[in-house]
Amino acid sequence: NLTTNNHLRHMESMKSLPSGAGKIPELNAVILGESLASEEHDLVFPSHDFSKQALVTSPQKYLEMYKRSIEDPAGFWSDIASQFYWKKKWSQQVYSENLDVTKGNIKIEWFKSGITNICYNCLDKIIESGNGDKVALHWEGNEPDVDDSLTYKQLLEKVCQLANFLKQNGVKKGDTVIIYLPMLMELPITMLACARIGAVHSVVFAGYSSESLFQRIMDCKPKIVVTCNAVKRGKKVLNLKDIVDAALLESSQNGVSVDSCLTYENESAMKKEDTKWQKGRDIWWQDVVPKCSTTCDVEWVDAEDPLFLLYTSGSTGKPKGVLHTTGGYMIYTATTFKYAFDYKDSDIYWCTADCGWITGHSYVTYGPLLNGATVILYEGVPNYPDSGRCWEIVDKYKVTIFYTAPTLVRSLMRDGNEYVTRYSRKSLRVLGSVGEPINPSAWRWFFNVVGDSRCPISDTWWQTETGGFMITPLPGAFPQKPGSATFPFFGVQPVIVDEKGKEIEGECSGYLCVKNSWPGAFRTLYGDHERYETTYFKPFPGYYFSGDGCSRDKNGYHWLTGRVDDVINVSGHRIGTAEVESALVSHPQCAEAAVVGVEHEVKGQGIYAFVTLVEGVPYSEDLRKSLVNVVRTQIGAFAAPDRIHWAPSLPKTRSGKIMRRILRKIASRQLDELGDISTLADPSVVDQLIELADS
Ligand code: 6R9
Repeated sequence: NLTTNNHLRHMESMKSLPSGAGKIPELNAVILGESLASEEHDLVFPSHDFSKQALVTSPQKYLEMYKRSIEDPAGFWSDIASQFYWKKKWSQQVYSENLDVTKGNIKIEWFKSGITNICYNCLDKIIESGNGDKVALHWEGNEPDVDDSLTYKQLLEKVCQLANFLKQNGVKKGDTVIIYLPMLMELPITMLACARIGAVHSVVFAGYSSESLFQRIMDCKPKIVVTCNAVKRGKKVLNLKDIVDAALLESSQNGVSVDSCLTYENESAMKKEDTKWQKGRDIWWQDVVPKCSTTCDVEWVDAEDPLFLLYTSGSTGKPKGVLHTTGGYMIYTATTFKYAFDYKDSDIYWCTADCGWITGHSYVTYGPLLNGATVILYEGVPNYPDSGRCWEIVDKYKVTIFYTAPTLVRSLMRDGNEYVTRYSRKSLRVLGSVGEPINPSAWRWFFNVVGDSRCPISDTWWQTETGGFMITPLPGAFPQKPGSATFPFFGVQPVIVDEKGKEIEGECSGYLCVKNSWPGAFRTLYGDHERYETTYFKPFPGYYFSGDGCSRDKNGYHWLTGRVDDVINVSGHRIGTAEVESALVSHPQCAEAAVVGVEHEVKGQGIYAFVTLVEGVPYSEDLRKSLVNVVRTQIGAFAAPDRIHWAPSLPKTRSGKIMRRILRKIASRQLDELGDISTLADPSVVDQLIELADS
């Protein structure tokens, strides 16, 4: 797969780079053909044919563009922004920022005083350019023979109808709408309808429990909740309306009552008549929305007006409402999508993420539609009816760009190659990965088996907070290393710092931070700007701190090593250990809990919980089940602990702090690496825990 010709061609192009390009230190190494040559076995080169047609054809082209984006961010980004529709152009200053806590409040603004609308740019603008009859969304149902599609024109009509309904029901610019929907077309439709009228959407992943939904309702006090009665995922039917009902009941008892609950009848999963109903509050989507007008004027908003809120886990129990604004987010998601997937008008794009996560916001809905792409939405699970479903879908729609998560790659890899090779997959040209580091063996399987060694893999590192890709390969531009997210996107300056916050140059590892702002950066945590500053800007003054560890090799490639805070990454989903702990201790028989992440073959990380019971309560299998269950109902099934470890007591320092370092070692059975335990208040606790490890 690593053809020598390609290699030589790349080496040649690297040597002819302009001398000034070498000024950016972390990229120096790409230019040093010799050092790359000595490591050829680690490198995967794009084919000549691919590079020739790519948007960025060579390392020097990438470096030229990158260099300009860093040296002249205002010029670089305003050239791009000018390709979008603005009712009124932004003022002279393209951006302003203060990322240094010692210099006052953290503040980021891009294209301030520019007036635009992201829904207009996603739909009306595409239609005006003559692409109104192009398919915007292909929807594939849970059952293989159920599907639907909408062209850009049809999508706009649906969005306008809902936007009109929302307006008639009192939703105004700046109001919040909570969306609790599975992967139906109504999910992006609702997001876009909110954006059209300047309302702020907050999508809650439809796998979250009623308790989690309740918390989010309390925090952002939505005018309306949009949901559906039920959904089928594989063979299971999930009754979503019941979950919403419970959350709405609890929030009204706590002083936040939501006037309306717009409910889509998802007929294939549940009939109207089987759905529980609260008269006066609940409204069937199908009864009201289709009656609304199919045109709706756009609410023009400032580039810095909020677009959406998305809750994510942090190191404390309370989820953080990450707030993104309109203009910068629009420019950033559109541009990252285009370059990181080498997007062409003829592409058919499928991202397996749910719109309940940031990936579904930026790279199912906004980024692709802003580019006028045809997007696949899939309602079901990847292994239903069997593990070949993804490739069946790829062949059915002739998918050219397939973007997914390492956990899915690993689970399909485990199920065997026959499920893959049974399908042609010859339409595929670019693959993508997101959510956690992709281990080199999964990378190689994805590359060799799924992509027939033909498709570059964009391993995109980014976060809910960053809005879009930060470190990512650009297909065709430079060689890849399996497992490395490679180099920064245009305008992004990643730095690796040591414990003291000092930048480290060259080959190194440490904490991953970002210098300066980029258009897609989040602007605050909803209602808690102080937490925003404390969590992200105080740890290393002057930088945005990502919470991830990272190393950089001698060629300048970046290797993400995972979270360095108390956040666990399970199947690409961020889960705060504190959230799981507070769910566990809410169980009447649980006195104390400490949760750590352990390596998991498919999920990346699994949840391992040490639990101390209330005095006198005996351990039992039933109790274990009921503890796991309490996490399911408080957070959601995806956060259920894989393992409960009975702990008569927990290892604590004399000041009472739980020593998680030791718990991690016990959980992963690295018992000879416990390190110094002499600072524990009672070191014998450790022996007790080890004894109980396999009981
Ligand atoms: C987009 C998304 C963010 C955290 C992030 C990091 C991990 C995501 C990654 C990756 C290594 C990649 N992460 N992509 N780690 N390589 N390509 O997943 O957002 O849910 O906020 O999670 O996910 O640890 O800090 P989010």
